Amino acid sequence: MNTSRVAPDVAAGGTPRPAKRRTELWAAAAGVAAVGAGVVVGELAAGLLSPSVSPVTAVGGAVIDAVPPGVKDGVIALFGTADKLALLSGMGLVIAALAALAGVLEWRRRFAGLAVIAVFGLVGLAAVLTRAEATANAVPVPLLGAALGMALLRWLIRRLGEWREAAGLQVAGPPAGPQPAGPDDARPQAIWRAAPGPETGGPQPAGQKPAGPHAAGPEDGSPARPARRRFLQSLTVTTAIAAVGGALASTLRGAADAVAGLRSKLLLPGPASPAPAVPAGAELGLAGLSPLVTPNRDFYRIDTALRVPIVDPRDWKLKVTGLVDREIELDFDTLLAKPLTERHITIACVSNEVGGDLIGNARWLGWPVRELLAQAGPKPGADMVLSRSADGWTAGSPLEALTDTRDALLVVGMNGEPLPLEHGFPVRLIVPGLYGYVSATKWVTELKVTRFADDVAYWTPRGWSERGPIKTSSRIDVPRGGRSVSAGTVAVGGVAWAQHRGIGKVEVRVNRGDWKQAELAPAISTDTWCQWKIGLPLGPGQYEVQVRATDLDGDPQVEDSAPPAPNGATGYHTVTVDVKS
Ligand SMILES: Nc1nc2c(c(=O)[nH]1)N[C@H]1C(S)=C(S)[C@@H](COP(=O)(O)O)O[C@H]1N2
Ligand SMILES: [Mo]
Repeated sequence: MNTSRVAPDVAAGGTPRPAKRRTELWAAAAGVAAVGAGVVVGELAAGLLSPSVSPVTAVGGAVIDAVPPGVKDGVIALFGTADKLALLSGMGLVIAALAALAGVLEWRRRFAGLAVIAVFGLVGLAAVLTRAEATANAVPVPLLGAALGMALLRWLIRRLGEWREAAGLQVAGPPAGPQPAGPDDARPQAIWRAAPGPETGGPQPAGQKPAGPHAAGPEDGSPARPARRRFLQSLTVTTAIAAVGGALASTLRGAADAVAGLRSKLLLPGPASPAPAVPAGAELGLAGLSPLVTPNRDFYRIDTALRVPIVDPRDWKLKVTGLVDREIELDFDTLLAKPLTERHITIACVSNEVGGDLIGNARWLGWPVRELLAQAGPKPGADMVLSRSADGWTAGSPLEALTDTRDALLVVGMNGEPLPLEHGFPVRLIVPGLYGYVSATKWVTELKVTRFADDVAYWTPRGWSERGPIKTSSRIDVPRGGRSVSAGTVAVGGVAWAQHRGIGKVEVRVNRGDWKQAELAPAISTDTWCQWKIGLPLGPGQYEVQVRATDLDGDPQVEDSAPPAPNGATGYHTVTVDVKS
């Protein structure tokens, strides 16, 4: 804060309106600093008391959960990742604006600003209490933050009052002459003599310490200076609390770095059942086609976690509970000691649009869930497994999908590495054939064997179907829509998927003409997507190119267009291709 901006205000005490406005600016600054310190200390307390939920992440998470389902773009935003930064920045701006308002209100009327901060605290408390991952520990956190913010704001506003009071005294009887324009130090002494000093019995603001002789001491040049200095000191202290708290809070982030360090040193065992070799020719080598195996850094990421849950593998436990003969608790070392299976499996997000990129294929290393569940012994009547993550998110998978012969895995490795933190480190679920929202629980900590009639997973009450088998679909990767290509034989290619059923054929048509069968590359397995390509003889002009896939059972993908909600988009991916001569 540039303090010299204040000086002319003090100096030009005879012009009350700008002075009032500047005072309110200082009050607003006090509000921002006080609330900033409160928020930061709250985050810090959360880091110590309840690492998986802080007031800020709780409010942000509540915002994410509250976004109504069914709105296409909203859904992508809801599931997306880049939007989280936007959400946090937006929250920061809203908090800062309300904090500034709290400062101004508190300046105008005692307790009005404190009331605003109290509401902040209550909103934070409500958000924290309604988060699944909340523990009793989280309760004092928002209250502590709000209490500190209120105390600091009251303190700052009192100091501001003392300063303005002193400045007001000084200008009580300004001479009717030209106002000095320089800083108050430069004022002629005569003006100060003209103003009644505190000692001469001017009105004292409530709670103000009687100003000592120093307050109006000639060396200061102004009776307002010490009061101003005290206010600025208080503001600095408050800002420092916010800054130091922020630094400490980010040190707590060191926990995340520590787990990242453990991850990078982790050596995964080899698979007892290795992934079948990628068949020759599975990768068509057509420029622009998605790689058959998606590198981890390019793999789409979808979850509701505002802050990636940080799970120390040494503390990780998976509980198998519910309708089972024997409850099981599994730790990470025990899991790594199991005979592991490695498979390529293509997972997809239910909110993937036709032609969208919320799909990826990786080589996953894990222990078959069916073996774990066999040890637990599901009771008759059970038909669902509710998997829960460290942050409380849940997915409901049909028990059958986790106990039949498919490779549903309790995954520890992705493409030859430990799971990346944002893809579920240390352990997640991957189930061939099911959309992620009903199966692919990251940071998994519990499998509850239950019934669809008794339990409800995270997305079900938010407008998404209880069950989510992946729909047969296909995508054109080249040419990119809107891109122009040269006349002749135009190479068209992409991917097609029908997880656990397998792709039987892919066809392409131009301008709604006859379907032509594309060359289908061999799939790694029925659980993965496969590449396809076709050369189309096209002269100059604009064409509409469409693709459709048919699974190995002979069922073609659905033609009618439907949005992602409630259980996956349908329709043909359609691109417009510009062919130049
Ligand atoms: N804990 C947790 N796991 C989750 C989710 C989530 O929100 N929280 N989202 C699911 C959804 S909707 C999808 S599509 C997949 C995406 O997995 P990825 O981010 O590794 O690609 O994770 C699933 N697992
Ligand atoms: Mo998803």
